[in-house]
Amino acid sequence: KSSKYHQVHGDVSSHPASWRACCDDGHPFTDIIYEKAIGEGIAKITINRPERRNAFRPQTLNEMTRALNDARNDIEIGVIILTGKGNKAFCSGGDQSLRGSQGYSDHDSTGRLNVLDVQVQIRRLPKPVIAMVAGYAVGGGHVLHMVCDLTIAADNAVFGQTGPKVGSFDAGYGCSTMSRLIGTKRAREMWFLCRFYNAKEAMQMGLINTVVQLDKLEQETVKWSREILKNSPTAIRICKSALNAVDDGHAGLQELSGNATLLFYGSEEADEGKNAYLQRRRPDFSKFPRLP
Ligand code: S0N
Repeated sequence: KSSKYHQVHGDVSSHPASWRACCDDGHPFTDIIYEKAIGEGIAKITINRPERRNAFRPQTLNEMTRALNDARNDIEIGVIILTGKGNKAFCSGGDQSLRGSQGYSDHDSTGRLNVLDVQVQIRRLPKPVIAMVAGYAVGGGHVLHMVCDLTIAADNAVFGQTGPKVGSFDAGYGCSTMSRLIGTKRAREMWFLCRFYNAKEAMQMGLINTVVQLDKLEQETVKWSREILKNSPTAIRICKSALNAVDDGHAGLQELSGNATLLFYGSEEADEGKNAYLQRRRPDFSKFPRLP
């Protein structure tokens, strides 16, 4: 007979998710594929520049921002998977052919470093974002997987920073998050030597959550997503912001305390304040306990 815990929580199904392309708002995506799994609560953003090992350009990042906003605002979505098209790369960072003296430019001549906005967006998104990594996650692509909440890697995954070899660096989350993940000595090693590490090594370093066979990568990532989706969305939302709060300073505290406000608005006590204002009377908070 199975235990009560098992009866209540059970196993999650491992059937493949059924994806539907969505939400281009009349402006078709060119650099990403944006899909949702029907009835599942999972969104998937796939960087779609395999001929460049999924290097991002400003357009790629603008499209990612649109998709991440959509997933954030869709109350049916509870988990977002970020991945790269094909098996050769998750993402190889900024498109070096478009780098100029003021950042990256594609459709116009204005330079941009808008990957930084996407990093912040992932950190502040109140739903888990899972990096699903096959092949290379290097340079700015490595930073992208690090700012995701979880990383599930295929056995062909390769991780590393290349900046100091190619004349760039990410001194923001690229350094601070890495240092948190793998410790300051290892982080210095990764940035100073620019070595590449295989999935097993990355696992030992604490850079990623698990390694699976390449042909099981999506199945495993969907399984983790389903497991998360069985749990309390509010608890997960608050844990995510709490786990980021110290590192994100005032912005982290603001995010965390926004959750306190959100919960407070659902209380009778908060309603009393609002109703008294609307009814032009003094609020009566006397019945609310001053808990120890
Ligand atoms: C990924 C690597 C190791 C794959 O090697 P492989 O499999 O041998 O393939 P290749 O033959 O090298 O590549 C296939 C084709 O793809 C092109 N390509 C690959 N990566 C890029 C790229 N990043 N930009 C442009 N093109 C790329 C190749 O040129 C090749 O094309 P063809 O066939 O036409 O010759 C290997 O490809 C590799 O090492 N790639 C470069 C990795 C790299 O150095 N990335 C840039 C690192 N820097 C950043 O990402 C900085 C960005 C950033 O995050 C940031 C952070 C903070 C503040 C600002 C910024 C910022 O935006 O700058």
